[in-house]
Amino acid sequence: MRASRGGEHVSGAERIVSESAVPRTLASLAKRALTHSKGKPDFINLKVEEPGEVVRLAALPVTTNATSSAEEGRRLFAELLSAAGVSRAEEIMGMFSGSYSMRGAMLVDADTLERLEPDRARGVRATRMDSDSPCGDVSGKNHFAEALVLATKVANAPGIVGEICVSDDPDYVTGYVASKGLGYQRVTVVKEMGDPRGGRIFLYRGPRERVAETIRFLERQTVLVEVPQPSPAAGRTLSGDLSADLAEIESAGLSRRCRVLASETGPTAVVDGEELVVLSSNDYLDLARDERVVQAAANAVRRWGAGTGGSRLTTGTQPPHVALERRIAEFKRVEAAVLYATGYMANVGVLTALAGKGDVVLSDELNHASIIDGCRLSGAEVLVYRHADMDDLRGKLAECSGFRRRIAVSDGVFSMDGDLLDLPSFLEVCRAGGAYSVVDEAHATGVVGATGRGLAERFGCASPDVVVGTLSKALGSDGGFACGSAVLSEYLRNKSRPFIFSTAPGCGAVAAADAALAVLEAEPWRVERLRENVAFFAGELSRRGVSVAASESAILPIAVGDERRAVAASEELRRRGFLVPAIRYPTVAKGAARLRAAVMSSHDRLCLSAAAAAVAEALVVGEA
Ligand code: WAQ
Ligand code: MG
Repeated sequence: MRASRGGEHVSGAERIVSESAVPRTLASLAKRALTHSKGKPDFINLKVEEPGEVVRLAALPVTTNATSSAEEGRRLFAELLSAAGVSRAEEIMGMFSGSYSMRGAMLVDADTLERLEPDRARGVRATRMDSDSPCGDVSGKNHFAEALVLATKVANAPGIVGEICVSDDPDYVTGYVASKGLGYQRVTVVKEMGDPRGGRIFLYRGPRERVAETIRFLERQTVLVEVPQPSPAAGRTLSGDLSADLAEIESAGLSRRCRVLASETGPTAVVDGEELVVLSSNDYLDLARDERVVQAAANAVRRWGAGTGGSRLTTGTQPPHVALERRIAEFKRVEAAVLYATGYMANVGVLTALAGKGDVVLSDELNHASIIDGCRLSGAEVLVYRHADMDDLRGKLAECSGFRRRIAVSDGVFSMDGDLLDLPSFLEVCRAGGAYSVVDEAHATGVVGATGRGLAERFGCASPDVVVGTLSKALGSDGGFACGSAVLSEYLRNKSRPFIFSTAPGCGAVAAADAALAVLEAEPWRVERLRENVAFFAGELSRRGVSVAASESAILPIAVGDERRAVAASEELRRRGFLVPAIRYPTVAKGAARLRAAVMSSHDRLCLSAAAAAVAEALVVGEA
């Protein structure tokens, strides 16, 4: 398969498969071309050919070398080349940029550094090769698997003594050096994230008159590479296997760990024996430790037991569950609500129940992972529209004919950017386009609207068809919900698998959420206080030269960009006594790392002011 747009190469791939797998493989390859990150092609060429004589080769053994910067990666490239017996490694690395614009690889004499390929603009293309066990779905690119096949063929070509490769995909920073002696040496970081420059050099040693034979092997000889199937029996352990993946995560600055907070949740916390100001809790109204909430939970556990012993449809519905569902519906000013074990489950539960094969879901590109997972699990066609772009949503809806049901889903408050959905426009576009509306108010409940009821209150408009929410953020408890019409709730109780197959939340959490809603209704000043704190903190940040967008939610993202810089700034803040997490890929796009500050109604002004000063200084430290 080769795909291009305006004559420019977009994507290419080839497979060697049995005759019966041809139709499926063609479909997969077409999908790969149509969904490439470089954009939609206007021309796709699918060609089917007999393979001719097939040579079988054992895959090169693989070694993974973790590096933490492009510079370190390039240095390792040169060292590996030297180890392969190539003496002018540094000069060869210097030639690398010459291969960036080529479709194929440079063929270079390893000793004289002369270029040997007849067409220098195109280079030499290794083709007619595949793994002997290609995975069924080839619609996406597996960089490593495809590169290992290519490298194995190249290393076995007559006269080839080594190869170096850097991907031209801007979001793929791993490259390799390969030779028969070295095997396949992966180097985890060889270029900066976002850099679209990549290429390949094949190194040749031998007489000129044999070059043609090498090129013939690379371009014409069909090769099947036998990739050993990883099996625990072959001396591998799961831990060993996972450690290699973890090393890559670590070297990309993306490793994560749980921090233990040795104190009750609140605007401050004790971490490793030190008291820190917490600017990362979703307990926006400080209700998780509110005496009335805690007391309600304790009483309910005594009265009804710690757990429910079954799903809602078996033993898991007790009076507190019924009472809370009624209160949520009243609070959201809709007919009925359904409880879920978590907010994540609520999104997955709603989307998988409402959408299926034959339906289409339109989803904002910045929607929360639980919405994305719900879309994927639903089996419906999913169309992602540009963030908050109602024209894009309208346009995509207009293209959606022939589906049974159309559903548009959006976060109400976007969790990593803190911005609000323009609900009236969203509802209007849905109405005009014949789509049902689903809005997740996880970060809006208790925060947005004069009394914290959410977006419909804030905009003075109707509610979406389905409102999803959580009890675990501003309501300080645990669990999630979906609400809307009485019919919707009855439908979810019958069709929503996370509802049906999860054990019902315990009465402690349920009663706590109920009590929190009562506090919220009795004390709307908490919402007002939160709003003032957010505005104050944003003002303090801007006063110190840190640019933040005005936020109607409790979330203030502070843009950094580079993953490691964001982590460094977060660590510096930690040293200064503030807990402000760095948010990185895959939560946000690669290269869009940020600090994410979440404000609470109970943060005091002095604290927020000091935090703003610390953020300004930590950003400077992170830069160094
Ligand atoms: N033959 C020769 N050169 C090629 C070929 C080919 N079939 N395909 C690509 N190239 C050249 C071309 O100049 C590209 O710009 C460059 O190589 C990079 O190609 O273990 O994705 O397909 O995880 O972007 C390495 C995997 C991934 C590392 C390499 O290369 C790992 C990759 P890309
Ligand atoms: Mg590429």
